[in-house]
Amino acid sequence: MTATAEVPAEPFPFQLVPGKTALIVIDMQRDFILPGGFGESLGNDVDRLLKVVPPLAALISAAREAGMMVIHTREGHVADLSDCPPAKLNRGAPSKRIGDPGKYGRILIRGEYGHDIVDELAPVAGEVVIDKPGKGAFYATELQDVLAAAGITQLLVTGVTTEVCVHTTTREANDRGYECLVVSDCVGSYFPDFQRVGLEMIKAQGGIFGWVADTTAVIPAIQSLATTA
Ligand code: C5J
Repeated sequence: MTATAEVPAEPFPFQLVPGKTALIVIDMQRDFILPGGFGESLGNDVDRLLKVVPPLAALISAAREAGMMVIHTREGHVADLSDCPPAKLNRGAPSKRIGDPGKYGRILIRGEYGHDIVDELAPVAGEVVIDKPGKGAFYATELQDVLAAAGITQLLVTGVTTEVCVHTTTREANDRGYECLVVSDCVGSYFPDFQRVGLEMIKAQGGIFGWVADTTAVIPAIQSLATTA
């Protein structure tokens, strides 16, 4: 029988299953996170997202050392915007829409500098990068096939933003039968209230769609998996 590692999570302990647990890092892209980027141009305080980078770098490093699968996602669109429905394109500030020029290239367009992941969290060779046109990482992507092929049943969910792409992906995953632990200091929102309530919502009602714990709980559990493997 495979030894699991228990994470002291809320609302109750979460089991990390070796070989069946993957870390998913959602949309840690320059457009959302860097000063001068799309997120800041909308009036957001990017420090609230930047502070996620150091704990998330430590978590990714622990996962890699334990041989855990690491998956990255990027929200964005093809250059002619044919995969961006008008309902998404026509939202937000009229002068700063998807495809418009921004400090780091055309906003949220695949291949542009701003669309890519921040240097500190860059994927390494062999890690899967999922390009997604929506908020959820399962919508119109190969994610489910990738997870099924690898035999993954548990997800450690991280990235930005807590109430948008992290929530949407966690809900999608929960509905598909994955057990999801959202790592609280590795997810970020531009809005402190949304961060707090977003995390509360996940673990409410006995873990309505997931578990919550921070890196002080998750990293030692990953490390113990590595030593018992
Ligand atoms: C947003 C995201 N907020 N990654 N994207 O538009 O959460």
